[in-house]
Amino acid sequence: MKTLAEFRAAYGLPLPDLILRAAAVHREHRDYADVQRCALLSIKTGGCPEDCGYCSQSAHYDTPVPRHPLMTVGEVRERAEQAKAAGATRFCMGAAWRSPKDGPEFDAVLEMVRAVRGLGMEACVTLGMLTPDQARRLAAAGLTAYNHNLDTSRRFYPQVVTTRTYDDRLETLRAVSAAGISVCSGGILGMGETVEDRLMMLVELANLATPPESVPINCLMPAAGTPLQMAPPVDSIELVRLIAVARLAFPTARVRLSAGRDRMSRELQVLCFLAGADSVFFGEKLLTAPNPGASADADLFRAMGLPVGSR
Ligand code: SAM
Ligand code: DTB
Ligand code: SF4
Repeated sequence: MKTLAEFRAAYGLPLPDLILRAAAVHREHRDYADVQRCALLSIKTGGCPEDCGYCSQSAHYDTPVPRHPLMTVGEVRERAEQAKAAGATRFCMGAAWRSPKDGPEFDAVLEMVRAVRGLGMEACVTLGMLTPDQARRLAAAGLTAYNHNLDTSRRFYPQVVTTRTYDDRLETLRAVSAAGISVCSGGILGMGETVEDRLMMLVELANLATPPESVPINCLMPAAGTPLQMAPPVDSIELVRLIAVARLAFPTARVRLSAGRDRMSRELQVLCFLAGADSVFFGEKLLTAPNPGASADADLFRAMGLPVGSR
């Protein structure tokens, strides 16, 4: 599936039909029972010069999130060890940067990537815009994937972020692919965009020269002080439909049920897995916002009959 017309047609199918098709594609290309647990850590928090309207870490808004400078490699290694012990197989590190500065901080991030890889986990980072050289250095450090979300459609983007352009995002994705790093790119639902915008975002991703191997679908976590703090929650059936279309569009990718699970029932999450989602963020906190606790997730996995992990 590459065209908006195809995406619309799939999205508009009767729901059982859509879910069954997505489930069939999922079963054909991936192990249905393999739901990956990823741990998330904010390695540098707050004070970001970008004005992303959804983000608690933007310096443009007065939010209650405390700033924290870059963590040390030792602290990060310890958190990765804990995440591994709790059953995570991928460790994702986020920094509130517009783009990383070359020098000691970027070198420390390279060291963090090596530390995580040294534990036998997949390592993913999201640091903002990258130069081709930075992407190559991350690849040489063993980075598995780089997360850089398109977030929404090209046409809706300027209503959410004004300090960078959609083409800036695409340029970084090109640098990441050129360096041989796996691309993780998806978006956020619930920022006031239409269903058409969500589908247009998936079309953009599907038409990249190297389509993403990892597609996070976040539901907005409304953050106090941001322009989107009062945004209403995403409709559950719209979420399930979008996940199913993402599975059809990216048959071999990980489709990640990302932010927003703390407001989702077990039943909704199970429906998302049936519709093709096969990964979650695990642990009490995302970057700054809450996530279901370890025991709620253990219950969910147990109820689904999936391995709960060693804890
Ligand atoms: N600063 C880097 C960047 O924006 O590329 C990396 C960190 S940023 C927090 C990573 C991603 O988290 C964003 O691209 C966005 O898709 C997602 N995100 C941020 N705030 C969110 C929120 N309140 N709700 C849901 N997703 C959010
Ligand atoms: C992604 O798509 N979702 C994660 C990860 N990539 C870095 C981040 C979600 C952030 C949710 C809001 C917060 O914790 O501040
Ligand atoms: Fe900065 Fe990333 Fe937050 Fe945007 S989403 S304000 S770039 S940390």
